Amino acid sequence: MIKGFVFDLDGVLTDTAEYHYLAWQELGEKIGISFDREFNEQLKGISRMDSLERILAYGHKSNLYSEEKKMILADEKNEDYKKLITQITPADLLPGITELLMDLKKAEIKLALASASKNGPVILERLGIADVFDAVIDPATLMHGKPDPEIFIKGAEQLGLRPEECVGVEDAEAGIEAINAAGMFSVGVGNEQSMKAADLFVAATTDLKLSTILAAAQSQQKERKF
Ligand code: B16
Ligand code: MG
Repeated sequence: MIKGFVFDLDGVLTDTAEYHYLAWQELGEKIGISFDREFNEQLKGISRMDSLERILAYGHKSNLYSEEKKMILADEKNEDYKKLITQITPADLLPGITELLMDLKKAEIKLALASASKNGPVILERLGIADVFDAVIDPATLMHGKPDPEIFIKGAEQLGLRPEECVGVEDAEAGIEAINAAGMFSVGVGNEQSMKAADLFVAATTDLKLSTILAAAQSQQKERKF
């Protein structure tokens, strides 16, 4: 029986990827590395420091900066990003998400946020949905980022549930891998190619219907012996 949903934030509840892109681009200009939206796809779901490492590697500048300087660069990007996300309002919830959250509340299903973003709580506030979440995992407390299952396992734990009682929702390949490794039913939204490992795939957030997800999760549970 499904009693909890553990959500990714960026790309599932709202689309902050463009803001991350703009802020990284601004940093890129300062250090002489330019990249396009296609490269930015690789940064989705990846932590701030890992994103910086990927950008430096892309620009063949990995060895130019000390760890201390890298922290400063990542902080600069985050300061720009924080300015950009002050523009977020409830209108930035992706289509269908308000209905899904309302249906989950009505069904008394518990909700946790499993975002790699340290800005997650601020974004939930700005979207006007902070109150509907029973738990928000602090990514600063994690030993490993996605695709490690840690963040989803903690999500279930903080809801007082077992992973098998939860559904995880993601838009990034590393995220689906993390959900599957946690032993949860995985729902992937967005790019079909990246969501190949998802237990259930939907093309758009408007297709995230509670009844469809529960039916799919329950039929899978019948097949498995937990
Ligand atoms: P921050 P998610 C991720 O959010 C983003 O997809 C990724 O691009 C970003 O680098 C990461 O959060 C860290 O964000 O710099 O705000 O701590 O998809 O896991 O919700
Ligand atoms: Mg995401």
